[in-house]
Amino acid sequence: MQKITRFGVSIDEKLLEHFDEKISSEGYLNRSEAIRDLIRESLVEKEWKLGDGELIGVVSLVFSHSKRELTEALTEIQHHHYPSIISAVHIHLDHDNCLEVLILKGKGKKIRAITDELKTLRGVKHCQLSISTTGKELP
Ligand code: NI
Repeated sequence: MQKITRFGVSIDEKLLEHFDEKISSEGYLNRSEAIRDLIRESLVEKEWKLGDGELIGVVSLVFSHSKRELTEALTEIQHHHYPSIISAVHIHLDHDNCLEVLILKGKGKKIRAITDELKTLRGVKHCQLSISTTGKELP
């Protein structure tokens, strides 16, 4: 079991009020949980900025499947980078639109390069990289 430490924080009353409203609207039951999540988030961001280790990225792409060249290009890019792409899900959103979610594992530079390749394809309506971690660096 990990040791738990308590620490005090001095904070402007108004700022804390806003924080409490925000975290309660998000469903947090107490400040400790919310602060722990904020700390983890900032550590993952640091991992991405400075780290040279293995990271996780989740890329979501929205596009129209009627553009055949785009569908082919997307498949080609995924095959080309297959060691970095650990999972892919394709969802037909409606008659025309598709959502593809790719989970990438590798160095941050590589994950960003693949994301850039995907998002600059003609016909991609939305492409977003969400950064995550393998969890090894976090307690
Ligand atoms: Ni589809």
